[in-house]
Amino acid sequence: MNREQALAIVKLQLTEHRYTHTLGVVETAIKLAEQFGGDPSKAELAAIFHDYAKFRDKEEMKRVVQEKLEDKSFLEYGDELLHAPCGAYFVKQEVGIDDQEILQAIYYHTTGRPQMTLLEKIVFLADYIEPGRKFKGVEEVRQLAKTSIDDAIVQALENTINFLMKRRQRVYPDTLATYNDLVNRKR
Ligand code: DGI
Ligand code: FE
Ligand code: FE
Ligand code: FE
Repeated sequence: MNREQALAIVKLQLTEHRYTHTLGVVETAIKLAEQFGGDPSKAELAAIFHDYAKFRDKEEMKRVVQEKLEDKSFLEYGDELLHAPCGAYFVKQEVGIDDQEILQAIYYHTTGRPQMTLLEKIVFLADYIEPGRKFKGVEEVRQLAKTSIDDAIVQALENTINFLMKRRQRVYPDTLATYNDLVNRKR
């Protein structure tokens, strides 16, 4: 599948705003792949589809987790998490993407996980720093991304965990585990 075909498929699933965000993630993911020695064409495809399920019906996604996915833990931590693992499922079923690395990058793009692959890191970080993102703290993460993908992800996770705690929302355990995995890592 080429870029144009993939973009045409995902565009139907998204709002204008979310599609523009997706284009930003695509450009950023390709740059990060070039910068850190990843695979730019896998980064491109994973980025195109990363938010494929963002606007799917929440009840449908909960059913998918219950009936089709091994890990049910997403159900206890807020509906925002569902679109990542369910997105990976729908992209496989409906779009026919079979590349496990790409599917995992979609699956983990919101929470991260310990021992992330480079492709998973690229999509996670590109989602956070794409040029359309304006939230507090994003510029600091962009600066860190110039030198260390891990340090940038740690800062993004710190921001997200702070954001969730300020709002008294649950922090998904693997979000914290990802932070612990990457913080102060000796490289
Ligand atoms: O889909 P995007 O908006 O592009 O970005 P995303 O997939 O990173 O989703 C961000 C949302 O996910 C935001 O509302 C915060 C939420 N989120 C991220 N990590 C966690 C979380 N929500 C909970 N409850 N726990 C988490 O660990
Ligand atoms: Fe997302
Ligand atoms: Fe994210
Ligand atoms: Fe996104």
